[in-house]
Amino acid sequence: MLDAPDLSRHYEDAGSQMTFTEWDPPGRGSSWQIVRAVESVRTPYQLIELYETETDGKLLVHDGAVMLTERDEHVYHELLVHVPLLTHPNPKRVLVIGGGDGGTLREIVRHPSVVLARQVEIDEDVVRISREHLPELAKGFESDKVDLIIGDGIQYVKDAEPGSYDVILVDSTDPVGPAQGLFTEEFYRNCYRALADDGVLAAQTTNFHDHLDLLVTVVKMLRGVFGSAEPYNGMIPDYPSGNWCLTLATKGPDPMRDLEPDRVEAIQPACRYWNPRIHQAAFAMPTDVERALV
Ligand code: AG3
Repeated sequence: MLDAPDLSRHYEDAGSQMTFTEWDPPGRGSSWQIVRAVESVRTPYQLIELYETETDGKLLVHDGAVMLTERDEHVYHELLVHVPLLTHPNPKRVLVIGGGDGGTLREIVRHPSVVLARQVEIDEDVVRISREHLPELAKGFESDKVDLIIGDGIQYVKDAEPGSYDVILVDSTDPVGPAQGLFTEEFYRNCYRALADDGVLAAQTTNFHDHLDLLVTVVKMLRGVFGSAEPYNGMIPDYPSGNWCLTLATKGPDPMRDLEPDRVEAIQPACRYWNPRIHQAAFAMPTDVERALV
């Protein structure tokens, strides 16, 4: 697990220029020049901040960690959704844990096979802020395939009917505070049980530059539960180090299999990052990471 961030260092006013910095690791920061603070609310779960930046549109922050910018969110959301959904032979029922901004739903409902995109988000203020200020993300809520539940995703998965989903996506914050329970073997076992045959899970799993031990621990845990799990990587300038890893765990389907052309054609025209080359290449890991994962 990661140490809780020191929030006092996250927001600075250097003369007339306001800056937001995420410090991760503690000695290195990623900064944005801020035009104005749009929202700052302490919910029962976290401190949520929304800023208008000079360069990247709005910037959403939870407990000091960047969740997205309007400019770059498509990379993370396309990777989190299209890699697992196109790995699965026929995804109909998709469960999202977290992801209250709506970006993940927006990508899921573009898949013609999907009949249900159920989202369980613990913090209703994330949904509210997105609806009020992030229209490109909140449009994910508009589809009639969507069922939004405000509640505890960990408990929800525990109580889910066995075999009731084809794909589970974990669109969480880092393993600090309430999200810690989403990086545990018990949670993954419950996901495995809730998934049908051929089921696939994808989760955000930090980055290999700064959190290799954590990434390796999570991938190995998922291998223990699913039999097969591999990290994949995206170039996401918003997040610390600029690269971010997700991990795909599968009950059977191989992400490297040939993708069906009609399914690719149904989603690719609207994609800005994902394509069949990226789908495969994202799984290539640096040598150090490959060695650590053996
Ligand atoms: N989910 C968070 C990704 C992890 C970011 N970590 C960080 N900045 N330290 C993003 C939610 C978007 N739906």
